[in-house]
Amino acid sequence: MYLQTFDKVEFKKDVEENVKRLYRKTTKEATQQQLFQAVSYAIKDIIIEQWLATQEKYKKEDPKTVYYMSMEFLMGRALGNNLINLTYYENVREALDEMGIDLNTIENEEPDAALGNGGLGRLAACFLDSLATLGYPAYGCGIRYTYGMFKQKIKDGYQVEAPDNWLKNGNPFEIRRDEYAKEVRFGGSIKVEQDPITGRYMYGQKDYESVLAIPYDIPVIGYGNGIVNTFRIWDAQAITEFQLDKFDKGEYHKAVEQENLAKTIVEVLYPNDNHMAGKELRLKQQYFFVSATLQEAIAKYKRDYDNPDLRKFHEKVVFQLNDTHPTVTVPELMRLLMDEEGMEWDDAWNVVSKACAYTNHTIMSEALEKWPIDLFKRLLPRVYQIVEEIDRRFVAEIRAKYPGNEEKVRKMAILYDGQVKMAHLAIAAGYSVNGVAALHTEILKKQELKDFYEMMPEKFNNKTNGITQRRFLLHGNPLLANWITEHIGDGWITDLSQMAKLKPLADDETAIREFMKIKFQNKVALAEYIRDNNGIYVDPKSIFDVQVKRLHEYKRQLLNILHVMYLYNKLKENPYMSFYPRTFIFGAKAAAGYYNAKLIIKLINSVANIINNDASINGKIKVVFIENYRVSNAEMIFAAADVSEQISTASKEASGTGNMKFMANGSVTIGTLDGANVEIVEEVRIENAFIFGLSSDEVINYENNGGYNPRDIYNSDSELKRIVDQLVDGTYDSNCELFRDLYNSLLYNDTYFVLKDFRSYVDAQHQVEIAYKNKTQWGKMALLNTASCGKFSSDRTIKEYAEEIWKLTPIEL
Ligand code: NBG
Repeated sequence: MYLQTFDKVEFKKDVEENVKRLYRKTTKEATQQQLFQAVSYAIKDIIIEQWLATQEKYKKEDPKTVYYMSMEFLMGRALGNNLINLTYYENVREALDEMGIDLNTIENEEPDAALGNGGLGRLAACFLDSLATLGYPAYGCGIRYTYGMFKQKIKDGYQVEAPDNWLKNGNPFEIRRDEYAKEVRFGGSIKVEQDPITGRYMYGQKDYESVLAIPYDIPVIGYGNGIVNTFRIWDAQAITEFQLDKFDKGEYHKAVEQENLAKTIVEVLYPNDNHMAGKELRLKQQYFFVSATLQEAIAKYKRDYDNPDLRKFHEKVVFQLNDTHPTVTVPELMRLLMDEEGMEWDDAWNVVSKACAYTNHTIMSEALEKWPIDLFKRLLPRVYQIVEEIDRRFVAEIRAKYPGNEEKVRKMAILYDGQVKMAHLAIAAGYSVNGVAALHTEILKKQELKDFYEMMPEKFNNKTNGITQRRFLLHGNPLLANWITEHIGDGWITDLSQMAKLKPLADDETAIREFMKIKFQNKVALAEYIRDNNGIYVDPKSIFDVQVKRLHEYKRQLLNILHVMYLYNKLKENPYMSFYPRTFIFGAKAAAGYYNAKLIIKLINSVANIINNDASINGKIKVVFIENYRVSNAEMIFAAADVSEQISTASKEASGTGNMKFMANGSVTIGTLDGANVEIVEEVRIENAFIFGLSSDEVINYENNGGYNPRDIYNSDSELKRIVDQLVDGTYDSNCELFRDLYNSLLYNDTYFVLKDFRSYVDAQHQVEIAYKNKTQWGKMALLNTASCGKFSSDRTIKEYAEEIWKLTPIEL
C-alpha cells in the first residue's frame, strides 16, 4: 500500500521560498496570481517525487501502455484537482490558512486549460484521471494550443468570442522536454532510392517544409495511490539550423515561412463541436501531433530494450484514436515502420492493425471527417501513398467477400468520390471499434456502420462513457461529498458503485432533508455567482432547471426556450394560476461560425430580457444565460441543479456526459431516450426521471421514410402556433426579422423534430412541477439519482477499455 505524509512545515517553507525566488516578494506582498504560482510549484515538488517513482516502476515492470490520442483534452483547472488526488486538499487549505492565504481565491486565479470543445474533450480528461487512479500506464497525447477554447462574452445578448490566452502567466505544472523533440514534415514530393546492398526501394520526402515538435509533460495524478501518469502535449517551433541554412542561401522567405508554419500549427483549437472543419490547417494539426507522438513512442521502445524488435511493438503499446481526428496514426505508423525502420509491409501491417483502436463519438454526418484527396496528397504525399495501398488491399477484401457487389465498395472504400474517408480507414485498420453508449453502439451497428459491422462484427463493441467523481463530486460539491462519506464511508471516491449503499436513505426523511439542505446551499452559492456575473437576482427556493452543454441544434436548447415562452404566455394570461417559481439556467458556447446556434443564444437572452423585467409575473420565471460556460463553473452548476435538461433529438446524442454529472449531484433528468439517458433511466428507474418525445427508432423512421410535416403541428396546436409566431411578431425583439431564420427552420426544415416533441415536453415539464411541489417526494427522487449513479464513473469505463480492448495490467506502487 502506498503512503506518503504531508509535511506542513516543509510545504509552507517551500511556498515562501517560491514567492521569494520567483517574484522577490514575501507572501504578504505577493498578488493572488503570484501566490497561485508559488503554491502550484510547491505542489509540483511533491508530485515530481511520485512522478519519478511511477516512471521508475513502469520501467521495471515493463507493462503495456496506452497512448490516448486526442485532438482535445478539456482539463479545466489543475491545482484543486491535483490536491484532491494527492489527498492533501484539507492539509493544504489548513497550511495556507495559517499563512493568510485563501485556497479558494488562489484556485480561482488559475485559467481553465480549455484544450477541448465539449464532451469529447472532457471525456479524454476524465479518462486520464481514471487511468492514473486505476494504475494503468498511459499517456494522454495532444496539442499544446496557444489559444484554447475561446472565452465567451455576451454583449447585447449576442455571443462575442475573445481569445483564451491561457498560457500568459505560464503553466506551473508543465515541464518542457527538449530532449524528446521531433521533426515533422509536410508537403514536397516523394523521393525513391534503391538501397545498393539490399536492392530494396527506400521512400522518403523531398522539398518539404518541416517544424520541430516539442513536448510538454503535465502530471496526471491518481487518487491516493502515488501513481503519476503523463499528459504530453506538443508545441511547434521552427527548425533553427534549417532556418540558418536558408538564410545563408539567401532564402529569407523560406525561413520566415517555417517560423510562420510553426506558429500557426499550434495556434488555436478549432471551436467546433460535432462538426468537421475541413481546413488544411486542421489536417496539419492532426498529422503534427500524431507523427511526433509516434516517433517518440518508437524511440522510447528502442531506448527501453537492448534488442528492440519492432515487430513486437503492439505487445507493448496501443493507440486509442479518440474519434477519427487522429486517424493518420494508421498510415503514419506504417510509414515510420517501413521507411524509417526498414520493415516490410506485412510485418508493419501486423503491428499497426494490432496497435490501433478507434472510438466513434457521433453519428452526426457533418462531423464525419472526409478530406479531399488533392489536399491530403499535397500535404502528406508519402502518407497518402500508403493510404492508397491500404485502400487497394481493403477493397480487394470487400470484393472477395462480396463478389460482384460494387455497391459495397462504394459504401465502404477508404478512397472514394475524391475523398479520404477517415472513419473507413480507422475501421479497416483498427482491431476495435466502439461506440460510447449502448444505444449509440446499436445505431452504429444497425445504421451508420452497418456494412462494416456485417463484414467484421468481431471489431465492434460498446463502452458507455463515464465521468470522474473526483472532480465532479469530491471537488465540485464538497458538501455533498462529505455527507456521502458520513453515511457510507469514502470508498465511493474510487469505487462509485458503492453509491448504491445510499439507496436505503431514500426512505429516511431526515436523510432526505439533509440532502436537500445541501442542494439548497449549493443553489444559494450559484445564485450569488449569477448575481455577481449576470446582475440577476434569482430565488434559490425556485426550481433550478439547467441546460448546460455546447449549443447545437440537435441538443435543442430551442425546445427549452420555446417552453419558457409557453409558460410565460400562460402566466400572463392567468397570473393567479398555480405555478411553482422556476429559474431556467442556460450555459453554452456556439461554434464561432455556427449561425443558427448563435441566433439561439440571442433568442435566449432576448427572452430573458423580457421575462426578467416583467414585474407583472412577480419573478415567477427567471431566465439566466451564464456567460463563458466552462469546466470550472460547471462544477458549481451541477452541484446546484434540481432539473437536468437532456433533451436532444433521440438518436443524435451519442452519449452525453453532463447527464451523468447532474445525476451524481442529485439532479433529476428531464430527457429523451437518447445516448446514455437510456442507461441512466435503467439505473435510476423511470419513475425517477421525466422521459418524453420520439424514440430513436421513430426519428430514424421519419428520416428514412418521411411523413413528418411540422406545419401540421403548428396549425393544429394554437398555443404552440402562438409562440412560434412570437418569434417574428416583435414580442422579444423590436426587429421582427431577427429570429426569422429560426422561425423558418421550425416550420419548413424542422430537422430536429422540435415541434413534434413540443407537446410531450410540455407535459413532462408539467410533471416536473407537480413532483417538485412534494418536497419529500422530490428529495427522494434526487437522492435516488445520486445513489444510482455508480455505473457512470469513468473508472468503470476505463476498466472496460483496459480489460477488453487494451489488455493492460494495472500497476501498484
Ligand atoms: C461527443 C458526443 C457526446 C459524447 C461525447 C463523448 C463529439 C464528436 N461527440 O454525446 O456528441 O458524450 O462525444 O463521447 O464531440
